[in-house]
Amino acid sequence: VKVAVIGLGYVGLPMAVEMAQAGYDVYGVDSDPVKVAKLLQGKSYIIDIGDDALEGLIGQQLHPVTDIKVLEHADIVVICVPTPLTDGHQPDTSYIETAIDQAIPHLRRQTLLILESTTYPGTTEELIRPVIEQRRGWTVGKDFYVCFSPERVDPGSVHFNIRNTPKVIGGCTPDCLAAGAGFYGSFLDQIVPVSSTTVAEAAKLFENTFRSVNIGMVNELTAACEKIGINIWEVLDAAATKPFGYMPFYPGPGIGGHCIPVDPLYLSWKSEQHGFPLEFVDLADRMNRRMPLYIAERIESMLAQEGKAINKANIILAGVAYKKDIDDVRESPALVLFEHLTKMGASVSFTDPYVSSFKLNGEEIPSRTANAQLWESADIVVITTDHSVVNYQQLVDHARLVFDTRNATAHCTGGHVVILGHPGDG
Ligand code: SAJ
Repeated sequence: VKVAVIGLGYVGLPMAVEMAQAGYDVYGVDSDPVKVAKLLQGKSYIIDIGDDALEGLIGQQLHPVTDIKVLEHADIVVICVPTPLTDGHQPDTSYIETAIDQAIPHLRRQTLLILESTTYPGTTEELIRPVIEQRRGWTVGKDFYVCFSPERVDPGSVHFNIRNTPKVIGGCTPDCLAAGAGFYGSFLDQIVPVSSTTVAEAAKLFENTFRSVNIGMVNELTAACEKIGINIWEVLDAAATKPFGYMPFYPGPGIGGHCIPVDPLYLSWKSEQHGFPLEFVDLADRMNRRMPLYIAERIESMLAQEGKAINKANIILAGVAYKKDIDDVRESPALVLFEHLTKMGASVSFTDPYVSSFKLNGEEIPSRTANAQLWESADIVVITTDHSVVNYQQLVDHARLVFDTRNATAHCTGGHVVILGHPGDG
């Protein structure tokens, strides 16, 4: 059986490797020739896939190509393209639409097409099924099969992988679902069939909206605890001892990544289209997006207490990746904070063991080397990402002032440290 995976990013490449390792003959299709060239050289560009995983696969079971015409040989087509937000925070389904548009002329009868990209409920029924039926004159469920099955890749996870993470799947018709469940069931541990593609789309969005809303709630509670004069981290650790009906979330400088800040807006956009605004979800999103500005206000007042004006201050951000121990800066709140502090007139630089540089308004900002001299050179060091490899005691010992937004210095001694959510000058 030949499978074509369209989109070889942090979802598509691991999925293509998994299918190839399961014995399928896989075409990996990506529009980026650089990605395809790297894979042909046996080089991975995804944190979860080492070059060793590609060894013995490339050119055998896994064929990286840029040419979408390989779909003429495929029995199954899996679409794993991005679903970002537009600048106006609206769903951007252009990658899905382009992939479908390019794929349709090359699809064979009786092929199974599965969309994995996270998207608003109704996308498969509205943007995929009718377009294929109209352009090819086929009836889905008879001449052709269509499913939606969300990805649940957790970048950098040590416990969960593609095989042992339950896989939700919905089909346009029962025969579509049977085909899709049979395919995934041949190499994944647990399949979770649902009654429609729309339910499967909504389930995925709900999972991540659940996270965004709870993070927003904890972020709001943080400022309250500072005012009340209690330590939110202690409160949360005590709450986390509840063995049932509770799941821990923690404050931070905001939320980053390609899922949690994005998915809730796909859900609220669709609900609004049906005349039902999701106020709760939108409020949590606003709360999370406001965090970097709240952090900047705290930095300004902390510097003022040292008699330092923000537009004369030298600020170093320790960590810019969107979460710890990975190299991804997409949607990272640290970048929002970096830009905002710069606009306030501060001279800002950063150090991150996983990020060598990032682009801000077209300018490449390089990471600086973390050492005692660097910490001593700043008026304030802000811990924005709590990477495990950083020597926080050295940071605390040498920095004049530290604002820790991740509770990374909770076990350090001495120094002049303010932790987000600790009582004090809230
Ligand atoms: N964050 C907080 N407080 C928290 C948890 C997260 O501020 O209590 C922040 C993180 O720092 C990060 C953002 O939110 O900036 C997102 O964090 P995340 O832990 O949700 O990590 P992601 O974005 O890698 O989320 C992925 C998701 N996986 C998929 O969408 C397939 C999510 O569903 C997983 O639950 C999550 O990984 C995970 O469990 O780590």
